[in-house]
Amino acid sequence: MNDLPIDKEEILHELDLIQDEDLKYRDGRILGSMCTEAHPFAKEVYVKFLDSNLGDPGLFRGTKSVEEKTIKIIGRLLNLDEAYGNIVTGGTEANIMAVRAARNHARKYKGIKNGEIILPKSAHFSFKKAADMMNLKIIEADLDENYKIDVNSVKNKITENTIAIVAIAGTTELGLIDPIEELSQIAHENNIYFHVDAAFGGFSIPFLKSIGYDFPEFDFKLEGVSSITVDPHKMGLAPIPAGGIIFRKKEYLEVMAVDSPYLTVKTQSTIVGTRLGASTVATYALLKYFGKSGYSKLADNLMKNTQFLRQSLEEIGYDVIVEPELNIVAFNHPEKSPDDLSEELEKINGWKVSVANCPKAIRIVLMNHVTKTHLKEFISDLKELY
Ligand code: 0PR
Repeated sequence: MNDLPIDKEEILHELDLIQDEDLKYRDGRILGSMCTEAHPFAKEVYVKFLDSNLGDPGLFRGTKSVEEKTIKIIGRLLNLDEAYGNIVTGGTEANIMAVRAARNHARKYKGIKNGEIILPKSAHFSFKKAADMMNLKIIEADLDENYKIDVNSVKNKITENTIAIVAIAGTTELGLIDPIEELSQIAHENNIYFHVDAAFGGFSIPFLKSIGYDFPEFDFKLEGVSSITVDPHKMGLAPIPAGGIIFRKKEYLEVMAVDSPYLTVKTQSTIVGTRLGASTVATYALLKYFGKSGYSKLADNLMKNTQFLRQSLEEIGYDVIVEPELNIVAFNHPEKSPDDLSEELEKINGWKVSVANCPKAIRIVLMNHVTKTHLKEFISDLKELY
């Protein structure tokens, strides 16, 4: 550490150089990320609320009321009139909270000590963290030939120790939606907690549905669904960190509550103590700013870009792995391995794609920063590499 203060200008100059090393979303080279540049209005709001701490809500009553309103708005979007939950740091924390709620609920009401959690092979790795922290056993359900969770496999894996079933609305690798309706019914009949991870899909499926896209039911309309993860910092254009966890019942928050005697509230259910209010308020501001019609337009545009990429890839001879359901396209070169192609793409023009594992394929996430112009350049480079 320096002994004497350094001039602001000098520090800022150093930071500019450091920032130059980071990729920029607006350059359109980041093709495998579920995050994107936050909306400028959200950034403005974020700075305004940078000091507000949701960990001590009695001090920041205004900000706490915004968190409650935001949860209610997102809850209604997911067909739940009275929603409970929090805006947290991201999908990982949201999923950890859901698993913790399920584990504590099963321990309290069913006396389950060595819990098991059934989830598809396609589930995000955040569930592995949750299981590790809570000493739970992960039971992996098989995928069917379309890379979705196999309902019969789930049925067969239920035991007296099952504390939760998890399904995905927008899988990380392929953006697919599991058969949530059937699973909800199974969970309901067996009185098992059912969590839907819609970290990726939650901010677009409801909007796309409202403008006529055909999607199966995935939300609280289904009586078996206990909680949903939905992340504003993915398709919602909110600044990171902004994940969301919505619970059907207050008791799921209550079974996680620990005493916080010297704070302005006497219990706390979140994992994080001191919590940023800024991204929550920015999320609220964006929900108002865009409204349903604004978010629908955004989501529709992403789906149009998705179809454009899919068609162009097929035209130039690449194999598209599955028909995209959301804004992710996975494809392969007929001969080159995805790892080799990914390397060549980076060399030829700095493209940063990601490689999916199941199945092995190049995976493109069509976020807001990826424009039609970028896609045309990308296709032209792929043509050259064919
Ligand atoms: N659930 C699903 C279905 C997800 O896809 C993700 C993240 C999570 C939960 C966890 O969310 P957080 O990362 O907010 O905790 N999926 C992306 C992934 O792991 C996240 C990501 C975002 C990765 C931007 C890279 C990147 O540049 O692939």
